[in-house]
Amino acid sequence: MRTKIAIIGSGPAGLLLGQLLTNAGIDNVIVERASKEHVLSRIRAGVLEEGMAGLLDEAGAGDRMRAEGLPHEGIDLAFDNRRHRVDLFGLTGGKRVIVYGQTEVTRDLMDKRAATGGVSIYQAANVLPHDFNRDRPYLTFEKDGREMRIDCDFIAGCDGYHGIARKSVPEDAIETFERIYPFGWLGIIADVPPVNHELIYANHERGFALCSMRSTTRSRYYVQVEADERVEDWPDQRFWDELRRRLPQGTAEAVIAGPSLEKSIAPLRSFVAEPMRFGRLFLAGDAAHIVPPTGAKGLNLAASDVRYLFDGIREYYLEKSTAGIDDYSQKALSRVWKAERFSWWMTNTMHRFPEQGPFGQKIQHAELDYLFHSQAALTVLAENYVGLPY
Ligand code: RFL
Ligand code: PHB
Repeated sequence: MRTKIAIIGSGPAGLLLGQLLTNAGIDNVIVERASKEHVLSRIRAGVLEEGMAGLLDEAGAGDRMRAEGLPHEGIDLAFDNRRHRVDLFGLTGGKRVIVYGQTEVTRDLMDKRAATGGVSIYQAANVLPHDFNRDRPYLTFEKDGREMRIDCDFIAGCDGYHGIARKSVPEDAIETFERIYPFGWLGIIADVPPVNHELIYANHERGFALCSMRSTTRSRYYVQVEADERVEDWPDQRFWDELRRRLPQGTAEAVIAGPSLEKSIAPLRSFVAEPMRFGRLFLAGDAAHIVPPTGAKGLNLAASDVRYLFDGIREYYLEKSTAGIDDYSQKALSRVWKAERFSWWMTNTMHRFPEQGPFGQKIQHAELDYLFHSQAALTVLAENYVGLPY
């Protein structure tokens, strides 16, 4: 097989890049390790920045998001048994975020790809990128027991944190930066109305909690747990009790509990790999960087990478210029590091750290108190939360 762009990974980054390329008439093939159903069964992010929503529109896959997604103009931070609202809309001159699940984004992009004849190969084993430091790169993999090869001009590694693309780069060509947090998030989904019409991020002495949603009838809740905690030890009732304990009293009383449809624990990590281009191989999304979910930035960063990468590739084919792909890594990383900083700050400000001690807790409290007495500090939070410009 021959194509222009071989994309590894059918997550949001790979699907979005593939659709933008297809719409621009640039040939591409997606090769994915898992089955389509498996990819669609993963419950992950839920908050889209306007930039990401615009990209979905541009891909021609934004209709359902516009119809069913919930535009949010603020978030609450809870501490001291009270909720404090951050007026995102007012503080940013009219910006919003849209609450719409990553699962739905993925489904819409897969449907669009099928409707426009894009080629995706699922359940591909042992995918390997080759010769990306030469002129003729290619991918090999196994499908239904047969050896396959795709020759291409470029390879896009959109295969997530555990993918093969980043691991294929020689160690001396890549530098990585990492911080592992000493806790995880236990999350559940339940078909009960959310406790509030906007998200609530709660700082509590028992640990962080987050009240989010997928729709007006489906709630998504998280509580901070120890890094080595096991899901089996968290029956639903224990989860609901713990969540309520960490919320201000009136809010806790309003939480409607119900059976969980999904329950899982995610570790928290900050990670960046530099650079994001190695000859004819590009990394995009989680393949290149991870943020702790507190700032709701993971999915949105995958989208901004794709924005820069797509523009660069389009310039290469349509304007015969390498300027865009030459700039890709530096441009993407500059935005990535700002989102890393914000996600790290939100995580530090809202969680309990074992090593924090009484001094650390006083500082954290002063930070939150300062925030709600300073328009400048609130503006910093708001403009980062809604997403920095591309
Ligand atoms: P994805 O979504 O991980 O997609 C990568 C795809 O590549 C495939 N793949 C391979 N294919 C072929 N060969 C290989 N060797 C391959 N290795 C992997 C995988 O099967 C997969 O289909 O990366 P992408 O597209 O960059 O998208 C990024 C987002 O998914 C991610 O940033 C967010 O979901 C992060 N994240 C969250 N972000 C939030 O903002 N809020 C959240 O609540 C939130 N929860 C989460 C998360 C990430 C999690 N992970 C990665 C474990 C919860 C979890 C559990
Ligand atoms: C979610 O709804 O899954 C969600 C929302 C906001 C976050 C993280 C996760 O910061």
